[in-house]
Amino acid sequence: MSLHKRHTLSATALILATLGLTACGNKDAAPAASGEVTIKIGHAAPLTGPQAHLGKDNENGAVMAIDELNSRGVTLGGNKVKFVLISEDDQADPKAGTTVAQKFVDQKVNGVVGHLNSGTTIPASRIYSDAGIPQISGSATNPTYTQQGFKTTFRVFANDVHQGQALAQFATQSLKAKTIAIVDDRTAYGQGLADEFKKAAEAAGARIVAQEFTTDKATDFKAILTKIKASNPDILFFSAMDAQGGPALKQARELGLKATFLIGDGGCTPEFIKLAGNAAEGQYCSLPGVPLEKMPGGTVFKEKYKQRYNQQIQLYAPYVYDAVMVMADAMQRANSADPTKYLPEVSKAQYQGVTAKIEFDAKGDLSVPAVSIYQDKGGDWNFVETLGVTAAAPAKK
Ligand code: ABU
Repeated sequence: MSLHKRHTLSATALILATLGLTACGNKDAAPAASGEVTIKIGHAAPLTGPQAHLGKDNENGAVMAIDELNSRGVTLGGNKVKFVLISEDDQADPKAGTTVAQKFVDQKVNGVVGHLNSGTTIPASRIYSDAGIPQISGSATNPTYTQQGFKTTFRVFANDVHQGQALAQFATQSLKAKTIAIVDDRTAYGQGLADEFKKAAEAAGARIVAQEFTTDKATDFKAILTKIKASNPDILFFSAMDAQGGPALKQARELGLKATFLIGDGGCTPEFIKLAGNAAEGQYCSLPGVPLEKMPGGTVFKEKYKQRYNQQIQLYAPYVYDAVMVMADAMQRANSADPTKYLPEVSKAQYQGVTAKIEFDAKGDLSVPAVSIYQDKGGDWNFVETLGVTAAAPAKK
């Protein structure tokens, strides 16, 4: 073996060692002839079906972050790295979500942003945990995700304990509701948020006068809405995504149900207003975080998104952008894309993101979560108030 060849081999071994990768591990992470190393970020969301607009919105946020990182020219261990997004359609289906997760593990991704839905994020998180792959969700709000004792799970906004409490506080104090009807779609998100909302609303003295169930595939809600109309509630809390919430509100008004309509973050979208039409006027939704205009980088992000995609942000794009950036920031502080090396740095994040300053508590939830309420006025969601900020828990070890 020539000296030159020996040098080349040992340099390669050094780069692999620096990145924490072995020749039989992430082969794509080996430096190309240019000396550039590929860092694979997995992204999973529904990219087909009724939630495709939300999945695409998440993907857009991730793509913006990846492109920005690559244009900055990040180096790890002295080597230029190229971030590559591997985006997969999990169809918002728990089983498809685990298939995608296993695929990411087999592809030896360096980290995962997602999934979009709590129903896919939770079962997938066990697979990532077993493989030691850091996972940051920018949209899954069910508290269980970060309560399983996994070191690899993080999310960059409030969970549904916070959101349920904030919605109940708004319903009982601001709207002075005494009687409430609840519908949920029996998904991890819809059911989980309905449970938290119900608990908090009852504790605040409201009476739940009707509770009905639907699915995340349903399009006709008239049977359950007719039953709810008979109980004449002050508020109808509809715990589902926009694809169900919008049509449900429209059908409620067609049936003469007058209750104020309240929906969580899954319905806090331009798509909801489009689907509900005039019926959306004056109704309310909640969304973890503060309004885009009050976020540290919200206005700039909104403009960049509009310029690039020629459309409004649906919901989670800025959070998914931050999720990618938090992951890349941790890699840079660890000087490594090896999950075992950069995972502890994710826990220690103090990242000034577009959406907020991101620091995690012991479970991987945001240390200082907030939830905001919006009202539809003239076809747009208008900010009403921010509620439910809770104290930080100790940082994850
Ligand atoms: N947070 C609302 C939509 C995503 C989820 O299933 O949690």
